[in-house]
Amino acid sequence: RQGWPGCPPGPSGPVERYLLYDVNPPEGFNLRRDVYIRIASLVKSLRKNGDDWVLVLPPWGRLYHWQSPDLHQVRIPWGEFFSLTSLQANVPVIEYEEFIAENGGPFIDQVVVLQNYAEGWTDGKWEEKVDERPCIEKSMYTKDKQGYYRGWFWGFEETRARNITCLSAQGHASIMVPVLQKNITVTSVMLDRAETLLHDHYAGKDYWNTRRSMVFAKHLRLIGDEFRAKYLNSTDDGDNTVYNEDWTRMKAKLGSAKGGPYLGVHLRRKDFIWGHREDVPSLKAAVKKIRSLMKKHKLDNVFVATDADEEVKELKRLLPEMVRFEPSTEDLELLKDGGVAIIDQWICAHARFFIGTSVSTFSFRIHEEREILGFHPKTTYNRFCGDTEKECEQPTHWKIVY
Ligand SMILES: Nc1nc2c(ncn2[C@@H]2O[C@H](COP(=O)(O)OP(=O)(O)OP(=O)(O)O)[C@@H](O)[C@H]2O)c(=O)[nH]1
Ligand SMILES: *[C@@H]1O[C@H](CO)[C@@H](O)[C@H](O)[C@H]1NC(C)=O
Ligand SMILES: *[C@@H]1O[C@H](CO)[C@@H](O)[C@H](O)[C@H]1NC(C)=O
Ligand SMILES: *[C@@H]1O[C@H](CO)[C@@H](O)[C@H](O)[C@H]1NC(C)=O
Repeated sequence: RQGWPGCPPGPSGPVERYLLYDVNPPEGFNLRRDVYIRIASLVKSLRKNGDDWVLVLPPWGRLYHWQSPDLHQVRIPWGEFFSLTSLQANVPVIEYEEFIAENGGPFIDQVVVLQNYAEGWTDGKWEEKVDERPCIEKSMYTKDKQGYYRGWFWGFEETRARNITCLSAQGHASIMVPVLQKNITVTSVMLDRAETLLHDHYAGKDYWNTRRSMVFAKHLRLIGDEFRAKYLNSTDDGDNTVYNEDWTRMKAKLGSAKGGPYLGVHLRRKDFIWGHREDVPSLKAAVKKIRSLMKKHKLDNVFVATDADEEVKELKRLLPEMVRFEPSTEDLELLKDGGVAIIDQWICAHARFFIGTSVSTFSFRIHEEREILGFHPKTTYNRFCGDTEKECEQPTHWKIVY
């Protein structure tokens, strides 16, 4: 893999090592996208220090929110959702199955389970540190008769680990660099509970490079574009949202994107309403807000992305003109819940005006997509307020660093 950025071939050639990772099972698709950014940053730091590290993409599956019945949603490669060539222009990545092939079998040399410190912050003082420690939680891995460790490896049941340790870690992703260089010298290392590590530099240049490289798979973008053209009278040429297939050349000026003649709405429900959160609106109040925004911005169409199920009927009754992306059973089989969610995000990202749900990572990822497309921040960083919420703080504008 010579010729990758940050990897000058040394006299004896670089060593090829593999970094794998996984995230706490309950975390959703959009938080996982955020963890990818942290780990990509770690791999870049490792490569700057000489060794030829490759990031192995953790297959998608078994996500709590992917509830479509009769769909087998495990072992899904990243290529179904993202453009691999785009990811690779940022940091070397391979799919898990490629790793198995290159590595000569489904073996991971070392699993490192990341955890916090059992004692918490000592003296209430926060400092960056990492130490080998006894495992705090009950191990999710069990030893088999041959002495290998078995566990959840993204649904690849034949995968085994040769060794497992727990590390208490507190700090940014790059605190793992010395550990992965000096303490652990095996070829393939998997960091489990990788969300334990923090961003090296949230919303900095490196963050945005990785975020910009996470281009949705082309077939999903095309379906979204066809839907926009057919139901929302929205085309890139008319809306000033022309996309460059090469993200490294995509640098739209803030405010240059006009967007399609519709209001984009992300209305997160399910667990957001079960907890009776005060920052989430009732359906009635949400529809009232939608109507007032349509009037204010002179938009006749509204596109709604939502995870609501029973409530959808009520929503349709209150807002009969709303447009949703509703795939047929056959399309759903092909796209899966993850693909449908991406198409919803893509359509919201192209609306003239967008309003999302308070602290939903699904909405946050739409903000970023709109930032990349060059929308004016006023049209993006908006959220619904709870019916009785006193101070309804609006989302933060994160500017791209190119
Ligand atoms: N198709 C579709 N799916 C949605 C929508 N909102 C939420 N979902 C689904 O619900 C999941 C939960 O949202 P995520 O943002 O990914 O999960 P999370 O990281 O727990 O984030 P939060 O939204 O902050 O809970 C998504 O991954 C989707 O599977 C939506 O508007 N459309
Ligand atoms: C790594 O090795 C150094 C030097 O031997 C040691 O001091 C340190 O505790 C080790 N760190 C971890 C996380 O194992
Ligand atoms: C397992 O990994 C730990 C930490 O890297 C190491 O100290 C130990 O020797 C390894 N055990 C085996 C059997 O390789
Ligand atoms: C679609 O948009 C164009 C301008 O971009 C406009 O001229 C046309 O009337 C619109 N068509 C419909 C059906 O709204």
